Amino acid sequence: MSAPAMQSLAAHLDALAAKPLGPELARTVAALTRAAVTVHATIRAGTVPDLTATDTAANASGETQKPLDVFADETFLAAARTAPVSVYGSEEQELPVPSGDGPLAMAIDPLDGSSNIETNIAVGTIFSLFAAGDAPDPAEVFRRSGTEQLAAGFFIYGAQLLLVLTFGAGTDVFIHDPQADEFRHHARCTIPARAGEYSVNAANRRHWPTGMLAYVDGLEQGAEGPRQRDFGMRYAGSLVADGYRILQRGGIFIYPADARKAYARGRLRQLYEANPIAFCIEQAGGAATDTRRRLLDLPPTTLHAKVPLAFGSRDEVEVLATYMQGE
Ligand code: FBP
Ligand code: AFP
Repeated sequence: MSAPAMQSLAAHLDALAAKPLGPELARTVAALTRAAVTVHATIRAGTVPDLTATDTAANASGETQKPLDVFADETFLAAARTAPVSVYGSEEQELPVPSGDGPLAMAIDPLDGSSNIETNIAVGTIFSLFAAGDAPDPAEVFRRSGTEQLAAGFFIYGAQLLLVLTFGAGTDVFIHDPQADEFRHHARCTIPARAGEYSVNAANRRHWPTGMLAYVDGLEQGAEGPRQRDFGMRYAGSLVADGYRILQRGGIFIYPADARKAYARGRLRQLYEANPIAFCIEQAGGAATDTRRRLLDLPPTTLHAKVPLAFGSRDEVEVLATYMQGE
């Protein structure tokens, strides 16, 4: 990462004023930051009482919701309603929710990594912003390829409250200063092209396709194998945490499709998780694929569709694609 280019998120957002939809994007990101401060404070204070409880309800992706999932969804929907956002598409809601007037559409995973909440590891919120257009069916707004994102980013609720943000001209990191209650620019991200670490849930190995097995075997063989150098392995099991580590120091993250019915398209949702992360990664000089093809070129088939995901250091993502071509 390079040295800070500017001091505050507010200054960064002011610089958008002359761009098409710039003022609206700026107001919406500012609204998101206020919601993120609330969610982070709630996690820190433990004021959503039982972090381990699950509701009987399932979200639109069929997963059980925790009280913090519901709280985060309500908090970000309320934020969208104060912003020029007319439609809110959430991982936690079956259908897009009308959120008022404005030219923007917001897609969001309000609480990513929620299976980890009770372990006090970093979780986050992932979002992307589009032009709402005038499609009669609000779901159509989101059935567009990731190249149409106007902005994307993610918050990390960890030791720091941190925002990774792109408007399509580089990826920046901002850290919340609790004293001043403002986000300050921390760094512009540049992902090294060469990876030294990989990130994958290796417990799924027996379900993986042949190309994935061969690729990871090669990494594990290190200097004695086809790659002729050693790699390390890191897996937080929280996409925002694994994604941020890769933005900082390179590496590759992979969540492939596998032989299980529920994982035929991997685990991660394209609209709410994979596309925004992919946009941030590409804008930092990295690459993101569905393990074979550029992810941002592929429109989601449905609102909650999953997609196999690989992202990180450009060279390594390309090596993986060569192993996966026949799959
Ligand atoms: P949620 O959508 O339930 O938050 O799950 C997403 C996630 O926790 C990602 O953050 C993470 O990369 C992945 O699931 C971990 O999955 P697994 O437990 O299968 O390795
Ligand atoms: P430090 O002594 O450098 O803090 O390392 C400790 C540690 O990072 C620990 O937190 C991890 O569990 C462990 O090292 C990881 O070791 P590997 O790099 O061998 O996986």
